[in-house]
Amino acid sequence: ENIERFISSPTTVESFKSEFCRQLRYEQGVDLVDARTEDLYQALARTVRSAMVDGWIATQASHRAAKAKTVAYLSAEFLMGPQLENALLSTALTEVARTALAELELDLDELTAYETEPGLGNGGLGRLAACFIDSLAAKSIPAIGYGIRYEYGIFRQTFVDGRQVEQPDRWLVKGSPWELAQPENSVTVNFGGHTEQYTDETGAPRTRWVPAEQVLAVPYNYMVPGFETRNVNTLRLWSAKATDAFDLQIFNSGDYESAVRRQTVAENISKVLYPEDSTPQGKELRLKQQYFFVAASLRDYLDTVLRDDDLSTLPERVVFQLNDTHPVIGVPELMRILLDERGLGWDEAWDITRRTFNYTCHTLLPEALEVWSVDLLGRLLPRHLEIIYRINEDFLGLVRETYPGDELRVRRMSIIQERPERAVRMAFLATVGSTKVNGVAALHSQLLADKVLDDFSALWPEKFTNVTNGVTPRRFMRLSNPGLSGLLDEAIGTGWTNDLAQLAKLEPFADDASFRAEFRAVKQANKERFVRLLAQRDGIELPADALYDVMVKRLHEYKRQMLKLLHVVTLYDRVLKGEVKASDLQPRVVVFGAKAAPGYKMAKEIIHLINRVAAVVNNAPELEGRLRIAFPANYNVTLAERLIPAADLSEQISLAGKEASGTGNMKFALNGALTIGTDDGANVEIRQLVGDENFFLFGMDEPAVQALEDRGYNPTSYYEVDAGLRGAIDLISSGLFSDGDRTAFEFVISDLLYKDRFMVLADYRSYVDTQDRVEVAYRDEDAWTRSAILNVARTGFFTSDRSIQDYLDRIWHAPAKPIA
Ligand code: 26W
Repeated sequence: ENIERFISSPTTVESFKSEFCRQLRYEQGVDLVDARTEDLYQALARTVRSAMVDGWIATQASHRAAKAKTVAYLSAEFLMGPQLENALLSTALTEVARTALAELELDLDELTAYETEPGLGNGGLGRLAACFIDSLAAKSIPAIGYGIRYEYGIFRQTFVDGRQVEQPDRWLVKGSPWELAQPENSVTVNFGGHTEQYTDETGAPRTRWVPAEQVLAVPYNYMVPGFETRNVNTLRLWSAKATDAFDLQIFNSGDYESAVRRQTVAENISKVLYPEDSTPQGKELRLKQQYFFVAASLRDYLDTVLRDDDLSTLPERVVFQLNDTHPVIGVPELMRILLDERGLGWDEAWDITRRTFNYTCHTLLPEALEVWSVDLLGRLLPRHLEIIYRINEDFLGLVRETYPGDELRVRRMSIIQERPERAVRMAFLATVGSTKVNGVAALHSQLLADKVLDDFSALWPEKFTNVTNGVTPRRFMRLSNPGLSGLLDEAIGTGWTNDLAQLAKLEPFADDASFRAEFRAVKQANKERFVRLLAQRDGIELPADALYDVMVKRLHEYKRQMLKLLHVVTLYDRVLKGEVKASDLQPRVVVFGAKAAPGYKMAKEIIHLINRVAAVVNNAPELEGRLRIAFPANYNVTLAERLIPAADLSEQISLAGKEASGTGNMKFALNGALTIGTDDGANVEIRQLVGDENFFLFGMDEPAVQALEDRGYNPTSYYEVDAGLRGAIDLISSGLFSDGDRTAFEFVISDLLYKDRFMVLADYRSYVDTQDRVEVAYRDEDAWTRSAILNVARTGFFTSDRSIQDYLDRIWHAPAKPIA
């Protein structure tokens, strides 16, 4: 009855050692003396995994018994980062593991460093999902993350002659020790075919979908342990597999090739993460991915969690949170289940559906809003298209009723766009199909309601809300910055790790000279650690004694890596022209980390330019080594965890109104970097909290950007009047960075001079002047450190625990259920 009598979880040094050795021998099949690092890592990871299983099983049983309301976070991306350290932290087994391994003459840190992270996300949105499931677990909220187990994650970036070259990310070749496959819980997902009308037993007219294709969705479970709670939640990622039924038919007819082809087509669905992160390409496979994981997830929740319960109570049992529009096809899918499978009437089905979904928007760029052609959608999901049409019909009926005679508004608000082709606007479908719509920072939510979805917020003002993003302090402080964490523990106690508001207690320490010295020593040690890592990882040699100026994020024109580069070139140009003596330069290391979407030409050209400028600047004798650019390839979560704690200056320089929130900005501030930034995204809130004196604000604000756009923006005029800007651009055009080739970077430079959609040139002067102030400020060690400490003390707001509390209070209303 109670199997705990026969087994026990490895929570003591002895039992940990024993389970580790058992794993090594009976699961890896090697002896300790022959074990390679890979074997040791696998055995260790599985040992730690087994320590989470009891809590995981107990959590599921308890939530099922209590019929607890569950948060189901639907996300096409979960950028989890390395798992081992986090699992050890959450199970409080770090020291047990360290000792157990040491007794076997093994080193925990070496095995931790060996781990390769699963890169199942592009950037901010995917990492946010990972922070959110961490916080949901920490707060003992019944929650499940649903997504896709991509066989290949975000590509591995390499540089060849300074240009980005993508390599496949084969993260699964050695198997993942963190997952538990459950093929017995696979579900079928349908595609294609047609719909039919028929009359049921009661004589009522009904519709059914007769699909043409089936794919099996196989669940892989990942345990999501919560910090200082026994609760362990689930992340369920779906993998596509061909169904036997289809294969066999063809196989028996002797057509092996087409049987195999069918299998390949089916399994392609979860093959690879789309590396596009702002311009949806309207690709069929992408829509298939979206429907695949959403259909599997809804089916899974309804069948395995709700089982036979009455679906009319669905909104009290689950809330489906849509992470951007990627899972929005779930809205018509739930309607289809309720109407066609459960026989509910339209009004009741719609009421349940609308009350079950909520939508988070992560962008403002019009080109990033997903739109699916009616043609493609109708071919892949004919029943869903019918349902979407009906949703739209009813919705436009409401619009006409509310605004009689306003046909222009009806056309603007239609879920179906007519030009340039008939297509479904997924953000509109999400808004109509949800109870709440939220943006991800105060400014973003405001612009969302006032600009992108203005007609909708006029119709339903109470539907719109804000939840400012946050980041998990477990991973991005406690684990990544042990030096700072130790200092905080001593100064204010350990409670901050899951109650980050306690950082406020640090405030008085900003005025304590000996604390400042310790704080500075931690920052210096973090720089040294990062320098060692880069030497080893990339063969990049850097001085540790410099201002670390860091810009890491996806490469996008709106984020303006070009602005940062123009600053660097300006510093070089000043020295070349003799305006500044190299010996007067503040030693500075500028670190870039950025992947470009493979099809994004401008982004790739900018990467090339950064690398070419780096090659010259880093070897320029005139600079005496005082200005260095480091651009390590393949920026990822693992590197972020080492780099962010070493940073002095955080670059958050997007054009105002374009960055929805940013989350890197929060990680830097929490680790004691000062921000140079525009009034954009969550920078606005960071600055309000840390105070103007502790933040380097520059550039136009959003209304100024709008005004300039309205007057007509002419970038060349800035080039003409600003000698510094001219100097930098001319230096690039001179061929100095391209072996004398004056046209090498024409694509980038002519765009800047004649288009410059994101107004780099307009903000250049303000940016460079502010950087000059940074340089002066950094020289005053005491004042700088004081500001850095105040950044830590005043940014506790940006924990994802607070974001989750906001979602709970404003949107989810799901109570915590800590298990005994
Ligand atoms: C190709 C379709 C597509 C479009 C947009 C894929 C992925 C996206 C994401 C929305 C890109 C993304 O990561 N957005 C970022 O989300 C973060 C978390 O809310 C914000 O902090 C960033 O500002 C936002 O750019």
